[in-house]
Amino acid sequence: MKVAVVGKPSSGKTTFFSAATLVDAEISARPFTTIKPNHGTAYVRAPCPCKELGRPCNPRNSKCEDGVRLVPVQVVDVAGLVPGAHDGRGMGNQFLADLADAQALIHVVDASGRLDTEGNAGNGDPVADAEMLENEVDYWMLGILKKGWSGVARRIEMHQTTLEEAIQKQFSGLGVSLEDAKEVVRSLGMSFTEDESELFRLVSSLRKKCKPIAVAANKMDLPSASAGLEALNATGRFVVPTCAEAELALRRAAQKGLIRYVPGASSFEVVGGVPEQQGKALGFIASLLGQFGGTGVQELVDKVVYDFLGLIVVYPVEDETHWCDKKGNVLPDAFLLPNGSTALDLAKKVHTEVAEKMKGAVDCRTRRKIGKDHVLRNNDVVRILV
Ligand SMILES: Nc1nc2c(ncn2[C@@H]2O[C@H](COP(=O)(O)OP(=O)(O)O)[C@@H](O)[C@H]2O)c(=O)[nH]1
Ligand SMILES: [Mg+2]
Repeated sequence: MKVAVVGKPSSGKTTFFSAATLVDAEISARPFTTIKPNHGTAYVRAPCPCKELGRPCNPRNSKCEDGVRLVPVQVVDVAGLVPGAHDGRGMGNQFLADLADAQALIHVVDASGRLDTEGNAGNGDPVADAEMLENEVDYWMLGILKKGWSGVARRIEMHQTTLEEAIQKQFSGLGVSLEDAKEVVRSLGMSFTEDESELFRLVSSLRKKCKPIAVAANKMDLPSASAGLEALNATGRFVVPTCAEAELALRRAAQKGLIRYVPGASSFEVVGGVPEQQGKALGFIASLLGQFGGTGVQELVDKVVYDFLGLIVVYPVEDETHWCDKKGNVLPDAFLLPNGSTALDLAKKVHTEVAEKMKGAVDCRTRRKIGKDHVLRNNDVVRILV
């Protein structure tokens, strides 16, 4: 599972990335500080079944803190994007390629509207920023679609391929499935075309499926940001207000042992002696948390995974009584799967070999046998029978 943090220069992408992952990366008010993408791991939270079981767990691919399972999500922070990026402006196409294997984009928007489209001090429009980003991704996808597209007409005529298969093939690197292609072609009522505006409509619909965009209305600490947030909300986009800078300050202070803070919480507790300067900053952050109920960073990451992408958490085990693997590790793995996934989909995630040998599965809560096609629910603990 991977998400990419995108947006215009200086909107706060690297700050958001660092806050969400605690990876040290260079943050600065200069546009294009980030050139090579930064990679890190954020965590989404889920109630861990170890509490029900009444035994401590031994997570391997995830973590458990006080009965809260933290499931890893890869995050990539890419270079800033300016209008015309698909044509190579700014850091151009390279950065777009960094988005290819992300399942969703987090668009960090400067909600305060104090930066122009290039990320310099000036007048900005958060809604125009959201549109610009979508446009850039669409044009980038259009460029990919058009590569060798005229040859597809003949292959369709000769029944060597279908329109849907050809679309899926062009975008296989972006995670477009044949189902996605079929759905989009059906909903647009399309047949093969080389008409530019028709193709644009096509990629625009595909983008919503393969690169859905969640908006972080960032810099909520600045007074002018509330108007930006309101305008973004009015467009119906998926928006969460954030203050990345506050989240980063809190996580760093917690790391140093100055405060106790659980990411996503609406308050924190000062534990050590805090220097005066830092005390003032923390006081400001405390009032911000009071106003917004949190910094929004962890909330956004959780919402992107659970609400926006609709993923569920499932725990595969090899022993339905003790919920452990063969070595006795209790609830070793937690996997994120699309809503509607079956027991077979889980087996495929565990190992292709397990999926091939699979005979059925067991729902470890009810101890009942379930078939390969059984649709899993969030928080299920499942034994795959091989
Ligand atoms: N006021 C405020 N400033 C922020 C916030 N997040 C980031 N910044 C500042 O915005 C500037 C650009 O941040 P950076 O993360 O490097 O932006 P990037 O170019 O999008 O990666 C820096 O001066 C940050 O301190 C925020 O939530 N509030
Ligand atoms: Mg950056």
